[in-house]
Amino acid sequence: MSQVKTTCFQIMARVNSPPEKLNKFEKYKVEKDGLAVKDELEDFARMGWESIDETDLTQRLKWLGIFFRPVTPGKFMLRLRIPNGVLSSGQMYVLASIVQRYGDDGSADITTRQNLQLRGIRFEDFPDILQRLKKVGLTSIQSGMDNVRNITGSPVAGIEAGEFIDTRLLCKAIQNSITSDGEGNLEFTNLPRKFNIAVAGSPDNSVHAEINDIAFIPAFKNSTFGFNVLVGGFFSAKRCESAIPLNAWVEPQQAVDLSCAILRVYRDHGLRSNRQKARLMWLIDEWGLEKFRSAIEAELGTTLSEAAPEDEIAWDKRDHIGLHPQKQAGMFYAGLHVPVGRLQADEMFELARLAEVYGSGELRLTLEQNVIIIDIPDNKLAAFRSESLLEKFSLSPQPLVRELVSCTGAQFCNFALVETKQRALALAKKLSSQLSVSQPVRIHWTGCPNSCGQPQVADIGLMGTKTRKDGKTVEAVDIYMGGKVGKDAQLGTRVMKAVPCDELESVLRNILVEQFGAKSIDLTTVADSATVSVVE
Ligand code: SRM
Ligand code: SF4
Repeated sequence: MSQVKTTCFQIMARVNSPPEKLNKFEKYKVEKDGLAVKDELEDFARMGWESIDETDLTQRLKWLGIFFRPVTPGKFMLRLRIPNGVLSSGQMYVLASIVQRYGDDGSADITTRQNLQLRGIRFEDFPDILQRLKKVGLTSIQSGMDNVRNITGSPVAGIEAGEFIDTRLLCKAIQNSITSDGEGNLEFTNLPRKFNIAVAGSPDNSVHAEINDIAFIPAFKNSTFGFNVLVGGFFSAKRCESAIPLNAWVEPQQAVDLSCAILRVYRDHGLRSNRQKARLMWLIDEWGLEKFRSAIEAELGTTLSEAAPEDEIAWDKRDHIGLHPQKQAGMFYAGLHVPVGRLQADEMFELARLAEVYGSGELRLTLEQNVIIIDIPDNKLAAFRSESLLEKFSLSPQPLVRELVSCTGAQFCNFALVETKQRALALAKKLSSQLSVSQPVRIHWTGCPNSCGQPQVADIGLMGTKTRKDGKTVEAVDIYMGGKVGKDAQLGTRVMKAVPCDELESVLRNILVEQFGAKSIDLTTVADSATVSVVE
């Protein structure tokens, strides 16, 4: 423990101008680094979670990926790190068996960062669970609070004909650097705030580069492949920004060093007094891009090459659902639609089995909360198609369900203003039964303004809020529209405010008819429109 404290103080000493007034999160991080709980986990497990110091329980344990859930006390959530969303069937079997132990309480969610969160876990089991994860090469370290989140990459890396680079090794290398190969790295455990990194490898920007604090975008310079670098993208309740060009181009082998250099600049200079103004973009605003870029150069000890004039993002974003040929001749990948990303233990076992029986045993997770099984030879496709799991996890879901994404919402998240996952699914199914839509519509739900469900990148984004109706406070949503993904990505904006959830069916029906060409299945006109306030 003394080692943890020393390193923590060394890091704090490097902060050039310490803020006059640290916010309460900064204070507890100075008192004891979040990672310190790693050495205390066995003792905590023996004591029982009720006896753990409150800050350790509700905050510092998130440095190990362990989340106390105030909505379900005693049933913990474990957020993993799955760089580039790549999982082996062996890893999936272990995760399934962890979740299975908790019966009806156990489940897993695929997240909007191509990752998994396990639910319903009893605290006393964590020491054993973390050991089991380590044995199969998985970690949950530094996955919550003021740490770098799961590194996202192309879900079809290494198997897609049009890709420029297989992002898997790079995502893993960035994670290994930041976490000391999954053991925990005190160099990066006291950032001013959370931090997101994405690596795009294909022309379709499948990682939503624009909403990350650092994004690497394929770009050629004098015929050499590398990345243009974007910085500062983020969503928060107060402010949402697209990432901006750093005016820098790096070769793939420089991406890890550049990521670490940016993180060091952010760690040492990021704003720490007001937590609402602590994300990277606020520092870029305060300094200006030139000063920020120079600080990175100083940290790297070298000058950055200017950005390539053009990047290679040229395609619309795809959802990877269905059967698709791989670049390996005769091989296919199967994108299975997992409704709102929720998995039960038996389904996880089945996914692992299908990956072994039909593919090479490798699975991929997507940012749309779905699963891909890769390396299926064409002569196994017919048998694969007849597997019963595909009745639940379809290869061809209905257009209004196909691209549905939802954050956790009120079932487990204490920030939530509305229930999301069940409602999202029920409504999408209901609208599918009423309307015929020729194109998938990207519908994203998020339970509060933190925007974990990324409503700003959706065709139709729904953000939980509360409103007054008939003298009562009721669940409602703000509606976002116009999010464009892939080439020329741009964030959607709020078009309607506080639509009560019980009016949402008719409001969405009208939007789908008027703006997405949906037709009533029974050919009667869509009549009833709800009263809503429109944001100018
Ligand atoms: Fe998030 C906090 C869930 C992606 C912005 N997010 C939370 C917490 C930890 C709050 C809490 O303690 O309950 C949620 C955990 C609920 C639970 O039990 O699951 C939570 N966030 C999620 C996930 C699971 C949503 C999902 O269903 O997929 C996603 C996990 C990703 C991962 O694997 O690490 C998730 N969160 C995001 C994203 C999307 C992204 O990264 O592309 C964002 C917006 C992008 C960004 O961060 O710039 C996001 N989450 C937030 C914020 C607002 C951050 C800010 O700067 O203000 C919070 C609140 C906070 O950090 O104070 C938050
Ligand atoms: Fe929770 Fe809000 Fe994030 Fe949804 S958007 S998971 S409700 S913090």
